[in-house]
Amino acid sequence: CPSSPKHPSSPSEKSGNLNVTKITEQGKKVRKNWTSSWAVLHGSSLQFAKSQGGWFGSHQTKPDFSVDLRGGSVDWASKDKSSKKNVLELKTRQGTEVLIQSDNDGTMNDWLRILKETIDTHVWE
Ligand code: I3S
Repeated sequence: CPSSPKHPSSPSEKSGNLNVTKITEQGKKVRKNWTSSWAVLHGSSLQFAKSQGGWFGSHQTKPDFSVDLRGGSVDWASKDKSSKKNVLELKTRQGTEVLIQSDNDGTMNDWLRILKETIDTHVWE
């Protein structure tokens, strides 16, 4: 997925295993359902695919769902959102809220940084 010529210095893309749950969909609260997902950042789109076995490098499965980061926000989730550690809360412009989590502190610090960069770089036009 080459970076867009419009954004020659756009941050490098990222992928990795994360625990994911939606908490709100288009403004409506939905039941939490933590699942282990393979997350891939493609431009301003963060895509989640179920990560049960298999090698995702060569045989990319269809994403379960994706969120458009343009116009969204990301930050550490407040303690009342989850009892887990290192939880990031991602809010989209469409009113979907997603929690992503990993027990690895460095992993989540990296995701926070790159998601913030992505949101700052890909402005809503
Ligand atoms: O925000 P909640 O409702 O405390 O979230 C927990 C529940 O979704 C729970 O599922 P059930 O209510 O279906 O048993 C999950 O197992 C927990 O993981 C959720 O809490 P955490 O704090 O892990 O996000």
